Amino acid sequence: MLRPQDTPTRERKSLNGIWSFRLDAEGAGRSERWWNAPLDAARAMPVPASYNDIVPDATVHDHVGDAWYQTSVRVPRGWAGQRIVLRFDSATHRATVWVGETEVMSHEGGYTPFEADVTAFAIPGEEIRITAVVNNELTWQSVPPGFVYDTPEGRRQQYYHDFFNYAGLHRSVWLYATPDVHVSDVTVVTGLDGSTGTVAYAVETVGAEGSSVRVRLADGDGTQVAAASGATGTLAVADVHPWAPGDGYLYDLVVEVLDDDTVVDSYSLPVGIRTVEVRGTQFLINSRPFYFTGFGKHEDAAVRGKAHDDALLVHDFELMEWIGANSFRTSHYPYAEEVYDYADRRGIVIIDETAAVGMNTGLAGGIFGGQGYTTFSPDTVNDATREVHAQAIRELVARDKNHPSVVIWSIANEPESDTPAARDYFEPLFALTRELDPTRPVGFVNVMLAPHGKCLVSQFADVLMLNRYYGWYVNTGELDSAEREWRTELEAWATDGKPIIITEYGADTMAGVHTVVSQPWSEEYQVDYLAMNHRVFDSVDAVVGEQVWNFADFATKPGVFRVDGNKKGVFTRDRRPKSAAFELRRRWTTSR
Ligand code: GCB
Repeated sequence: MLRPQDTPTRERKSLNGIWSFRLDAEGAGRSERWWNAPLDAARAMPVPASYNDIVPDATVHDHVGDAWYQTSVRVPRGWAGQRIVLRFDSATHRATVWVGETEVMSHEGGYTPFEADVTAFAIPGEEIRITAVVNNELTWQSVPPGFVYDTPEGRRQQYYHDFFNYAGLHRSVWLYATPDVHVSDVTVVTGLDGSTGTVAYAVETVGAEGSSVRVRLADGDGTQVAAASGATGTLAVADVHPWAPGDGYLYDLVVEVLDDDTVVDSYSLPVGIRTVEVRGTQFLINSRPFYFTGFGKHEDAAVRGKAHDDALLVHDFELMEWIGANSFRTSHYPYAEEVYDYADRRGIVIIDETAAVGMNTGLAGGIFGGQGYTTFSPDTVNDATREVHAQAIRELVARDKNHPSVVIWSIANEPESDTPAARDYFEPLFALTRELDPTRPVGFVNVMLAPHGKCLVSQFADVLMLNRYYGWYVNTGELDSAEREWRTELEAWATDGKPIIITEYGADTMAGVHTVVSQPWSEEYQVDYLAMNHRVFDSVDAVVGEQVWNFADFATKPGVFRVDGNKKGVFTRDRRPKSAAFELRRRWTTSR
C-alpha cells in the first residue's frame, strides 16, 4: 500500500492533533451509535499517542475494550473532482471508522495501515466528522494473542508478550487526494551486476485504460539516469552507487500515468539499489559478508507510549550511530513507516518483524500464570489465528517491500517451536512469505525452550535467529558456566550450515547500581555479561550478527520479574547510557 504523498498530482492533509476521546468499557457506543453525533463526555486525546499514559487514571491506563476517537476536518476546497482517501497509519489492535454517519472501514491488526475511498462523503469545502472506535482486546485469534477474562472488579486482559499493551492511534491519520486515474502500487526489485545496477519495476494503476505509464530514475543530485515506458520493465543504471549499510544512497523513481502527454498522476519512490543473499553461513549484502551489530528495539517512550515521534526517531538513530550499531530488529511488530524511510536514508539495516509475539504459553507457564493453556489447539492458536497471521504477513510485505533497509522478514518472535503442531502451523507461513517476496531471506526468532535438536521450525528458515539469556534467566550470576553451556549450544546450531544472528541477549540492569564484585542488576554485570556473550560469538564462525536486548528500558505489564518495566536497556528509557553503552561502542566502532 502506497504512502500518501504531496506530488504534482497529489495532496495530503494531516489529521494529527487533539481529538475527542471516550472510553467505552461496556461497549455501549456501538449500539448507541456514538458516531452519529459529537462524542458526549469526551476528553482531549492527542493523536498520535497511546492513550494509556496520557491521563493519570488507572481506568485509562488499564482499560480493556473499546475507545472512541473523533475529530472534524474541512475537506480542502481545491480537491473537487479528486479521489479522496482517509488513511490511518495504524490503530491498535483493531478499529472501525465512520465518516459522518457512514461506516467506511474496519481493520484488524495494530501495526499496519488501512484506508478507504471516502470521496462520496467528503465534499470539498465542507466539514466532515470522523469517528473511530479502537479496540485493544487480544484474543487467541489476534496477532499478538491473549485473552480477556471477567473478574468481580471488571474485565482484565492476559497476554504472553513482555511489553505493555499500549493502544490507541499510535501513528498519523491522513486525508489525501489523488486523481481518479492513479498509481495504486509500485514494486521494485534491485540487482547489481558489476558497476551496473538494475531496477525491475512493476506499476499497478486504477482507471488507466488508454493511458500509459512512464518511469524516470534520478540519482541523488536529481540527474536522470534511466527511464522507461510501460507498467513493468527493468532500468539499468550505469556506474551505480549502491545502497549499503552505512551508506544510505537513494535514487528517486518517479512513476507517472500519462494521458497522451499530460501527466495524470505522479508518485515518487526512493530506491536503494542493493542485493541480499544467504550463502552457506554467510549473510551477504551486495555480495559482501555483513555482520549485524545493534539491538532489538521497541516503539516505547514516556507519556506517548508507542506513538511515533520524529524527535525520538532521529535521536535513537544518532545514538545508534554513536554506539556503532548498523542494524536493529523491529521487535515485536512493524514500526511506523517513518522509521523505515529514515533507515533507508541512514543506511541502517532492518530485520522486519510481524506482531506474532507471545505465541507460547510455555513461556508464561508456572508462576507467570500460563493457566494451563496449550499454545496450538482448536481453542487457542488455531487455523483462524494462522489466517490472521497470514494477513499480517501480507500487509507487512505489501507495506515494506520496497525498503532497501529491510533485509530479513521475521515472521514471529519466540513462538512455541518444538512441537509438531508448531511445525504444521508455521510451514505454510514460510511458504507464503517467500511467495510474497522471493528476494529476502525469511526467518523467525527461536526461543531458548526449543534448543538445537528440539526446534522443529528452524528447518524452514533461511537465517537462524536466536534469543538466548545464558547468565540471566539461566546460570544467573554464573558467567563461567553460562559461557560453557552457551558455547556448546551455539556450536550445535552452527552444524546446520546457516547464518546465525543472536537477536537477543541481555541482562536487566538498574542504572546507577554498582557492585565491586559483579552482580546481576548492576551496571558491571551487564558489561561482563555482554563480554561473555561476545567471547562465545567470536568463537563460532556461523554467527553473523549480535543484537543486544534491548536498545532502551521499556514499559511492561507489572510482574514480579519487572521493576518499573524491563531494564535490559543499554540506554535508560530516557536514553541515558548505562556503562554497557561505552563497552559496546568500543566493540562496535573498532573495525572487525
Ligand atoms: C525475550 C523476548 C522479549 C523479552 C525478553 C526479556 O525473549 O523476546 O520480548 O522482553 O526476552 O527481557 O525477557
